[in-house]
Formats: sequence, structure tokens, C-alpha cells
Amino acid sequence: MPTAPVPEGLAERVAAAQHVMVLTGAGISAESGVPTFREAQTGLWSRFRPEELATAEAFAEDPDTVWAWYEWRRDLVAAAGPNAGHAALAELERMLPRLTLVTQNVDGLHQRAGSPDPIEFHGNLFDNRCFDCGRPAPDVPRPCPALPRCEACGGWIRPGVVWFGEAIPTAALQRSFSAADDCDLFLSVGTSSLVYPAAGLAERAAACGAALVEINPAPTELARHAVCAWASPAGEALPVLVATLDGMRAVDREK
Ligand code: BV8
Ligand code: ZN
Repeated sequence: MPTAPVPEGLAERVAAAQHVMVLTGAGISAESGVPTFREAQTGLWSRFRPEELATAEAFAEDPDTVWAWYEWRRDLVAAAGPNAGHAALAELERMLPRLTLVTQNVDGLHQRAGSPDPIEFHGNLFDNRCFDCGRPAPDVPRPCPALPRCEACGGWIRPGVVWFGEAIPTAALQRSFSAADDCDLFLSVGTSSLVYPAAGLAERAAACGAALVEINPAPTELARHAVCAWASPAGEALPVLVATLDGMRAVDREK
């Protein structure tokens, strides 16, 4: 099926922007085979909802099960790879004067695609720390089927992600707020825009004058406030956007 062209005016908007902010969600990793949160979980995990497992309470009650869920996700992500959407965002960052990438994803696929410094708003699957004393636990082997213990205090080791009910890491929050206040174009890619405070970043950017663009096969609540809602998978849309910008540059160079 031929890939849809870039919506009218979008490439020009991106080319003219001084500071583009991109917020990605699970949808950009969908084409890498990493299930999104909205999709029902598969197999052993089909009887759980992510919101039930991604909490400190769930871990305190049944650390082995929650640890096993994260091990399953780490295996899945380690076997997956970044897709054309991740690669296109890394290329876009090289092409534009300024691009701030914030991701809700914890899979590290943006880094593996070459994005130099994505803001990991919800942490990273492959970071671990002690649930009790908070010490980082960088030496957890892969795979680690049994729940590991903290060498310093004997506490349980937990994944370094932000669970529901937990605060966003201060640095990530501040950097994201600053970018939202400064950017003139905000691209929301592959997110249902339901989880806060991440979902509030688009509203914050718009309140500071940024134009909103959504790239999502299923338009969300954000689409109503967007100058462009591109109903396309990220892995198709973003490479076409980069190719179109490339073409515009080539024409400019010939002038
Ligand atoms: C906080 C890491 C306060 C873990 C995640 C009651 C009690 C406590 C808090 C709350 C409460 N009620 C509400 C809240 C706030 C809560 C919240 O927003 N809840 C929601 C459910 C209403 N937020 C929090 O708890 C946050 N913390 O508020 O703390 C506080 C303050 C100070 C001090 C102490 C406490 C923390 C939220 C972070 C939770 N952690 N992840 C892990 O991964 O295991 S959230 C997790 O879910 C993801 O990171 C992501 O953010 C979210 C899922 O959203 P999406 O990424 O959008 O994915 P989704 O599946 O929803 O959608 C995919 C989209 O992709 C779809 O639209 C689809 O159409 C599209 N798509 C599909 N294929 C493609 C595609 N798009 C493009 N291309 C494709 N090919
Ligand atoms: Zn400890």
C-alpha cells in the first residue's frame, strides 16, 4: 500500500520551526513488536492490566510476579530493535536547529536508534535500584529470573521505571517543562495522551503558543486541538516527513 504523503503544510511548518518538541508513547515502538499499553497483554500476562502491575503496591504485595513481568518485557525489548520511526526521529534531530525528544517509553529504543539524549519521562526498563534503600543496582545480570536482592541492605531490587502514583524524576520533569514552554512546534507521536503529567505537556506547549501536531493511526483527544492530526503509523509517517524535508532542502540548495 503506497505511503500517504505528508499532510499539506506540515513539512513547511517543521522546516520553519525554531524548536520542535516531540513526545512519544508506546505507539512508536508498536512497529518494533513491543505491545502498547492499550493492547491487551498476551499469554501469561493476559489476565493482568498494566496499571495493576506498574505500581509500588503491586510490587510490595507480590514482588516476584512484578519482577517476572519486567523480565518478560526486557527479554521482548532486547530481542526487538528500533524501527523506521525511531530512526527518522534521530535523523530529524540531526536535520533541525533544535529538537527536544521526550519519551514515555521505558524500552530504550530511541537511544538504540541514535537519538543522543531522549528525556526518559518514565525511566528505563534496564535500570534497577533497591526498593528499600534506593541504591542503584547496575550489576543485575541479564536474564535474572529470580528477584534479586540489594547488596547493601538486602532489600528487593525493583526496575528503575516510574510507577503509577510515583513522581516523575525531577530533572526529566524540569527539562520537559522548559522545552514545552520554549518550543514552537509540538509533535505528539504514538500516545493515547491519557497518562499525566506526560499528557499535560502538549497542553502546556499550546498554552505557550506552540502549534500541536499528532501522528497516530487512531486520533486522540489531542487531535481536536492540533493544527494537523496525521492518522498514520509512526513508522510510515516519520520517514516520509524526513524524505520530504530532504527534498525541500535539495530544491533550496539549487536556487
Ligand atoms: C503521578 C512506566 C503524582 C512503567 C508508566 C490515582 C492515583 C495516583 C495517580 C493517579 C491517579 N489517577 C490519575 C493519576 C495520575 C496517573 C495517571 O495519569 N493515571 C492515568 C491512568 C489516568 N499518573 C501517575 O500516576 C504519574 N505520577 O501522578 O504522581 C505524584 C506527584 C508527586 C509525588 C508523588 C506522586 C506516573 C505515571 C507513569 C506511570 N508509568 N510507564 C512501565 O512502563 O511499566 S505509564 C505507561 O502508560 C507508559 O509509560 C505510558 O505513559 C502510558 C501508556 O500510554 P501510551 O504510551 O500512550 O500507550 P498507549 O498504549 O496508551 O497508547 C498507544 C497509542 O499508540 C494509541 O493511541 C495507539 O493508537 C497508538 N499507536 C498504535 N500503533 C501505532 C500508534 N501510533 C503510531 N504508530 C503506530 N504504529
Ligand atoms: Zn538497599
